[in-house]
Parts: sequence; structure tokens; C-alpha cells
Amino acid sequence: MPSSKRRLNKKSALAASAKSVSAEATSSKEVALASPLSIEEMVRKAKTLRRHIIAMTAKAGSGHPGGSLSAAEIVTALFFNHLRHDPSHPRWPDRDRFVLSKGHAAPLLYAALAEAGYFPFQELLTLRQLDSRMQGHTDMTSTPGVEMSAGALGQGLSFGIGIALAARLDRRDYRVYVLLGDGECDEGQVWEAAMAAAHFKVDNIVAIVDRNRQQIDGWTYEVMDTEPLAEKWRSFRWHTIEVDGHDLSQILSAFDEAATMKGKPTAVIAHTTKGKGVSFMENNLDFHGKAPTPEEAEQALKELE
Ligand SMILES: Cc1ncc(C[n+]2csc(CCOP(=O)(O)OP(=O)(O)O)c2C)c(N)n1
Ligand SMILES: [Mg+2]
Repeated sequence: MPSSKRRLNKKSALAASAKSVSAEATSSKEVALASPLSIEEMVRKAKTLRRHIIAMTAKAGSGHPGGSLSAAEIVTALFFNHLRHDPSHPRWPDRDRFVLSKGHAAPLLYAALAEAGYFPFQELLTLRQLDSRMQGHTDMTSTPGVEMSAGALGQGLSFGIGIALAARLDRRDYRVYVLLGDGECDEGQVWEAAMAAAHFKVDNIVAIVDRNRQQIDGWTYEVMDTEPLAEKWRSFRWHTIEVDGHDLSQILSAFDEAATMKGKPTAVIAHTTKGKGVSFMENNLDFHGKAPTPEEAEQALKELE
């Protein structure tokens, strides 16, 4: 189904749910959905997110730029085109949910949330400071728009399935998107969750695997070779789509295709480059969990102009 059609469906769902919003959400006002950005606008937005990631981690002197940069298009496509959400009402019951399972990519999520309007940009530069809402790993109790506290890998898919099943019980039509790392897929819990989603025919969930081929201390094929990864998801009875994870059109088509699947969850294997967008960070294992120096940040920001 094309995105525009899905938007229409979203709008009618919105009208239907307006009553429950005013009944269940605080005082609520009207929920407002932003217009989806065009591909060109999203290309620019992804670059902006990358600039934030560099600035935030450089200022903090620590953090995880590599796996934040690799997923910039995935998160851009979700927050600025595909998700049904309203930054003014982060707890709106009918919002689509984005669960960042690879919680160390928090700088990317914070950058997207600030750009979407969940909180002021100035907060981004407080990354990893005491009492900041921008903790190094996500905290759902303090940061608006953050759906799950994360950092211990392997849990997000189970969490997402819980929320997806809740939609079924509550008769809501929201969808759930879970972003996992490929190293994270070494965790047994991911596969227990994958089995459960297929067994319970959870079709309102999409697992997106950021297939950047690296994890904390090496290439994934060296640490734990999970190939054939797409075949694994298929054998766990997930509808599985492989995309270029830096191609916004391919990412969005995969999400649209997922929305048409009945009785089956969808996995999107997004082939990406760790450190994408900054020449000396691309495929460089050093930048999994290391911030750029001030000089490196300056160079990176030049490349991202
Ligand atoms: C349960 C658990 N084990 C180990 C870690 C340490 N750790 C942090 S990041 C990471 C690698 C993750 O690699 P991947 O999922 O591929 O993330 P990305 O490449 O997207 O950064 C590991 C092992 C953790 N956070 N949680
Ligand atoms: Mg990885």
C-alpha cells in the first residue's frame, strides 16, 4: 500500500480514536500529525541527525557514534514520514511505537526526538551529564518519546511484542517498530521473542535489524557469525525483506509492505555501514563506543555540511 493511502487510513483511525484520546490522555487537546517529509527533505534530515550525533558525543566526550550513524535513515524514515505520532502528546494511546532495542544508539533517537519537537535542541548537548534527560542509554521514565529503557541488549523485541499484543487486547490499531543491532541478534532472547511473535501471529510489529556487520569488539562474522540472517528470520516464520538501509525509498516501501501482512510479523534486514556519513568513522571499529575528539568532530561536521 502506498504511503499516501496509509496516511488516509491513519487519519480515519485518528478520527475514530479522538474520543478515547480526550478520555484517556491528560486534558487532551487535539492530536496533530505532522505532514510526512519528502525523500529529499528526509535526506537532509538524516544529515542533520548525523550532525547532532557528532556534536553530542563530542561534547560528552563519550558515547556511541558508529551505530547511531548507521541507522540515521531508518530512524528518519520512521519519525519524519511513517510513524503516527504527535510530539505534543508523547503518551497518546494510539501512537505508533518505536522501540530502540539497541539502546546505545540513544544519541540518534534523541536527535530525532528533538528534531520532531519532543524537547528543545539545547538538551541534546547535555548528553551523558548527571541529571540530564539525555542519558547514555535510554530511560523511558524521564525522556519524552522514549518508549523503553534500554542498554542491556536483547530485550526490545520481547518488549515490543508485549506492546503489540496489548494493542490487540485494547482494540487499537497502532503499529510497533523495534530497531535491533545485528550483534544484538546473538542474544537468545531475540529468537525466543521471534518464535513467540510468529506463534501468536503478531502482525502489527516490524523488527528492523541494523545490519552494519560490526558490533562492540569486532566484525559480526568473527564474533558470532549469524549468517544466513534473513533465512533465520524466515525460518522463524517472519515475512522478511532485505533493503539498503541508507535508501529511504526502500525502507519506506518495506514498512508499507509490512503493513499489508496479515497474521505474520515482518523483519526488515537493513544493510548499512557503521559510521555512515563520516569518512574516517565508516567501518571503523574504534567508533563503536568512542566519541570523536574536537578536531575529529570539526572534520566530521565539515563532511556533513
Ligand atoms: C546484554 C548485553 N550484553 C553486552 C552488552 C555490551 N554491548 C554494548 S553494544 C554491544 C554491541 C552491539 O552490537 P550491535 O547490536 O551490532 O550494535 P551496533 O553495531 O548497531 O552499534 C555490546 C555487546 C550490552 N549492552 N548488553
Ligand atoms: Mg552492528
